[in-house]
Amino acid sequence: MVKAVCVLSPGSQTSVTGTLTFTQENSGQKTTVSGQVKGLAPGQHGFHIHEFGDYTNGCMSAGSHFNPLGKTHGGPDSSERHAGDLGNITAGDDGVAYVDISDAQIPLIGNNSIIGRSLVVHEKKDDLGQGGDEESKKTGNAGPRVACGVIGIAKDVVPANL
Ligand SMILES: [Cu+2]
Ligand SMILES: [Zn+2]
Repeated sequence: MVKAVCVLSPGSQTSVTGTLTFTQENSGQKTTVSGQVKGLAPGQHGFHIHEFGDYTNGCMSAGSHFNPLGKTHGGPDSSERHAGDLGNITAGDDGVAYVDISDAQIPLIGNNSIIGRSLVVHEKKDDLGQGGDEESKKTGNAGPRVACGVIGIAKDVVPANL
């Protein structure tokens, strides 16, 4: 089993934080992502793996959506999607989103591992490539980056409710 962790830092002019843990049992199996994101506006927010684990210039340095297969933007269940397209998370009235995702395109083991890349949370809802404009096929029109963090190798898994 491989475990990774991402501690989210706020983007510019936000106070969004969070901790997500990633687990993959074996090569070829799905990776689970679980944890919480706090300080969000209630509602849906785009949630993606981005290509660079770089915070030099804040969340902007994380680059584009992780896309090792050269696809266009979609949602987690789309046949055409970036590997990093994990769709949306939903915050309640308290601003907390509880994350529990299982996905086959974000391995921790082997080729195209996401370790060393970034997780980014967006201000707006991801339209999953269905927005009908050009930007929808690139970013899902999810807007500014309200939090981001580098996905690193975990010493231990942080309980999801911490
Ligand atoms: Cu993103
Ligand atoms: Zn994408």
